Amino acid sequence: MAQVTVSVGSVSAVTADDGSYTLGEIPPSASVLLSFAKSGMVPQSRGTAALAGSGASTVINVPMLPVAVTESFDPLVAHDIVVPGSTAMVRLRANSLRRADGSAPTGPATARVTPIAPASDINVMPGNYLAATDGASAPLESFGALDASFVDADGAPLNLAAGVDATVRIAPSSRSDSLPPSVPLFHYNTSMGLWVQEGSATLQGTAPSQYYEGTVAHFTTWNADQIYNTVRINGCVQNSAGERVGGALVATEGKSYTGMASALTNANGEFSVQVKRASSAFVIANTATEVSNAPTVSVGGEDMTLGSCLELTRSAVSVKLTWGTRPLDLDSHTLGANASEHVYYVDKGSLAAAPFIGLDVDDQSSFGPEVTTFAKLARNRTYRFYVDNYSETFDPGQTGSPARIEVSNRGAQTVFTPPAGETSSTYVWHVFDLTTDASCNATVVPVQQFLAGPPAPVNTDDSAQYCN
Ligand SMILES: [Ca+2]
Repeated sequence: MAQVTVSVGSVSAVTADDGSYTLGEIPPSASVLLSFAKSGMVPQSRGTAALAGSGASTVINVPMLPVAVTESFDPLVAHDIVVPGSTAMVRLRANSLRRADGSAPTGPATARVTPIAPASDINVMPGNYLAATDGASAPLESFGALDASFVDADGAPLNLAAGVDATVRIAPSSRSDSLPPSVPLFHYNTSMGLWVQEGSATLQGTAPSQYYEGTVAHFTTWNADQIYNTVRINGCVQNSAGERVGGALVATEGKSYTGMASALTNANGEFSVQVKRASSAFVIANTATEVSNAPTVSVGGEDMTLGSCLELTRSAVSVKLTWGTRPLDLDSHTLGANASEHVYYVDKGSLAAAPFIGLDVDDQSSFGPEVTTFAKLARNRTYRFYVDNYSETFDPGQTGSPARIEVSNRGAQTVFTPPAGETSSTYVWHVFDLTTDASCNATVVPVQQFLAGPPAPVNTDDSAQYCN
């Protein structure tokens, strides 16, 4: 997304046409909080750990959500802002909004209300799934959230008058098998980058038209959340030469809950990262240019240690596929530099020999991820990458899932989401081709088509010449 203002304190940048940005000269500190803003979009926010030293860099990618409902209304009368196709709602009392200085709004007010559904894409939530606790922070899981903001006819921000409340309904969105009957409400503190507990919400209505309803005293992003009991996953990160890697970002992301946590590896390449007790989650390590395999782990009531190090590949290209609860099984497919090479769940390839492409896992139980790594590239070839809806279910299919592809081409990031045109007979999403020149420099060529069957290979022989 172009023209997004990204800021850290007084340092800011605007995203380019391809959505990329670079913030330089970030002062060293314990943590850095980035804010992302664009008219018509829900504000985003993300914290990152301190940059390891001068010259170090880190990659922070965030999705932005468009505002779902923009509605003009008379603030002097009671009013409901309803989100079509959702149970999300804001219910205002008459004459309940005030400007920041306490004065009454001028003319009609404008509401901007957006449901946030983290179960399908965990990254749409502002912040890092951390709640403020006594002087510290604790990881939390979400059951859905809602962003609401108001301005008057002059564009002045409005909020609830002192002592006046409003009702919010949050549409449930969770990876958990069950929704708790009551959950705490948290609001997002944009200066701390933490969620702050304030009140609670109760589950009402009948599935699939349920909602969490609660009372709030001000407007911001409201989240139906709970802090969970944690255990730790301990392990190590190494590169493909077997050397330990310090400063790598290791993250856990819930598959049986909607939350995530992260930690950096120490100088010995060791990490200890939180995960919800008695849960299923996956673990993945990243540096600015490398991504690891992403094993799924089931944890019980005790800390656990991974049996082998997460392995970063100093890859030319990596492709990460993630999706939602349904379909249960999407599959990554890569057509390699030789005409006979097809890397997928039956033949996961090799990083050490041709095709020099490896698929880490075949995830068959929602969300992914599946990571495809290109260790070496061949000269003057066309690789193809596509995603197959192996489940052949369309409730939803790939478009509604929503599936997502993150490509890193020697550190340059490209993100794909499904294009229009999916039907109940199009199982294959042909995402992109990767073309190489005589020096094995690669170009990501978007294709973005839904097909009834796999695309044909472009390469016609098995004599690929690889660069070192
Ligand atoms: Ca799969």
